[in-house]
Amino acid sequence: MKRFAIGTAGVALSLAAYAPNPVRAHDYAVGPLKIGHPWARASPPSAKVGGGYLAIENTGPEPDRLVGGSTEGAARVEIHESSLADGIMRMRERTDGVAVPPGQTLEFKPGGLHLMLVDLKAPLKQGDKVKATLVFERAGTVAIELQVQGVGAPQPAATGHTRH
Ligand SMILES: [Cu+2]
Repeated sequence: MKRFAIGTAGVALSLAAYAPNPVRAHDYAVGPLKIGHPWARASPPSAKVGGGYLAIENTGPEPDRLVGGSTEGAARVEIHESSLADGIMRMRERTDGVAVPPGQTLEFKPGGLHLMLVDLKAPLKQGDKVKATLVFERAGTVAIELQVQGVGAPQPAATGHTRH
C-alpha cells in the first residue's frame, strides 16, 4: 500500500510539472487599488510595440488616476485607447492618464484601453513574465508582472496607429 501511495504522488507531481503553461490569475494591490491579472500578448518578431492589459479596481472613497508606467521589456509605456470608427480600429494616447473613479473597475483589454509597450527590447514570448510598474496619482507606484499569453487573443490592430 505504501509503495502504491508514493507512486501515485510521483505521477501527480510529474503531471503538474508537464502541464502546459496554465494561465493563472494574479493580483496586486496598492492603497485601495486592486490590480487584476496583468497580461500582455505575445508579439511577432518584427513588432516594435506590444499591448498590456489588466483590471484596476478602486475600492476606496477617493478618485485616482493612472498617469503612467514603465517596463523592463520596452523603452516606455504609454496609455492608449482603441476605438472603432468607420470600421477602422484606431488608437490614441491618453496623455493625461485615465481616471479610476471610486467603487469602479477599469478594464484594460484588447480593443479598448491598453498599455502600449513602445520600442520592445525583445519579442514578447508566451509564458514570459515581464516586470512593469504602474504610477497612480494618489496611490503611488506599484510593481507588477505582465504574463505573456498566446497570440490567440484579439489585439489592437496596427491600422491607424498614431506615430509614437
Ligand atoms: Cu496602442
